[in-house]
Amino acid sequence: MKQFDLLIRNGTVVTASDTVQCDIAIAGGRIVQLGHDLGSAREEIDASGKLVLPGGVDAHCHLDQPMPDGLKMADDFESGTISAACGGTTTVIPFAAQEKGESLRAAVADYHRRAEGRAVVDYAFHLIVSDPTETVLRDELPSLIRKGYTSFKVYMTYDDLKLNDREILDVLTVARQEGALVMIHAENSDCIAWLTDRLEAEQKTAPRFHAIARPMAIEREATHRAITFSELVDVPILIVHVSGREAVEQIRWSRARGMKIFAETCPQYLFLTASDLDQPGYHGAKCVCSPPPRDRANQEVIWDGLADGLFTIFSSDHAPFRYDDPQGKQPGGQEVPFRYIPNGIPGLETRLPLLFSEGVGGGRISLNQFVALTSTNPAKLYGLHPRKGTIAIGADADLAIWDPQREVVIRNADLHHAVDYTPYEGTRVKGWPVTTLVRGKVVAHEGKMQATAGHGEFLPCALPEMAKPRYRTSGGSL
Ligand code: DUC
Ligand code: ZN
Ligand code: ZN
Repeated sequence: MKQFDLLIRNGTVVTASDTVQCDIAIAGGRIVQLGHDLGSAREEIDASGKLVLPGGVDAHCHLDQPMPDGLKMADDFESGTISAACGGTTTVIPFAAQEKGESLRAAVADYHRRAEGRAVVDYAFHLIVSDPTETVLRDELPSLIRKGYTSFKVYMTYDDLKLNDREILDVLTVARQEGALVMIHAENSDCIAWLTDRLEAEQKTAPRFHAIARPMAIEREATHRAITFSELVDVPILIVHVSGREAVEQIRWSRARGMKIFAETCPQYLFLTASDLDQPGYHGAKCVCSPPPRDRANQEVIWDGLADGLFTIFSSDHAPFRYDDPQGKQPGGQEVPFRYIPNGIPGLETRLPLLFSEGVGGGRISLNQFVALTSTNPAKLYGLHPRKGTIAIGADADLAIWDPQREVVIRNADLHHAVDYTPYEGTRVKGWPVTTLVRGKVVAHEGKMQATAGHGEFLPCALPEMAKPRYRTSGGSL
């Protein structure tokens, strides 16, 4: 009788700390042995010449998130997670978003309905808190945290989502009491509104003005304010989607003061610039996201932050809106002024190959840093490690087998999301995940799905060790 369900032989196994030549034995969906001459299995994969990495954990993506004003996200849990799997990602963490006036519990229940039976990779939920009422702060949030929703995002901009400073302080206080982690979208709402009004008054409404309405100073100011809140409450925070030098400098300053400020960046801040919003006609709308991409010099600042440990995680911020669609980038079928263009770009499937090619292949980060940024650290930060994010005995057999020599020209026609474009069309990359396994099952191979919708399971998150306060002050209960 065969000992194992699956053996992956002859691969180079890479974790956040080590690179070793060994075989991996899998049984019951978990890694049960690492070594040589491990015995026999019902199935085998020969990974000669390949890299075996922990599957990616994409800790910031938006799937089937309810939208206002007739807009609709292109990807649901099925198409989004198929795309993730084909790009080497085995866990996604999208957002259960509270609408103002709605209960947070209702948002979570609704989001489970959207995910169940559809996902092909495993998933957890962050919450978006847009209405921190007494009930939310005292009852819903603490009880949801205890049930495994241990991270939530707050917005400093967008009328339908933003919290004022006092509300953010209240949410941070609950996070501190419960041991949860708050992710902050840091842009100054009033400054954006003021600049947008002035640009519109001058008929400057084309997509490229989106970037001009959101200069780095307004990200810097909000980042600094968020850091101040973190200090007042004595609770770690994560600044999401950091775009360039100004916010990076604030985060470096806070770290030098000994604060636990985590930071995330995304492919758009390495591979796009504001000039991508300045394409002929209305095509720049394809690259409208917030904060906007900056310039080449800022891309280098982001690369430096990835290399020297400023950034803890690298996520896609996949926010999928079709270009040629009245529910997408052309609301109501119109080419609209930039303020009405839905924010976000697709990136679940291209996140890992882009960073691998230019980061590892380009000598900017090591292979082990690549694993840390894209898998191990997000798993740790959101309470999924060591089940997810590593290759170790007892961990889920979530693996991506990479061909480091495979050259691919990114074409939307070859991607699996439901969006009708990729901002990276025509980009040449070297290195591609050819086989992806979730809990020991091959879910994608050579760009073909091998699993059925519903293979993906919900993951309750533990309280993240990394989000523990430094206990420098009494933290909000002065
Ligand atoms: N923030 C996000 O995190 N995603 C898409 C748009 C935005 O503003
Ligand atoms: Zn955001
Ligand atoms: Zn996002």
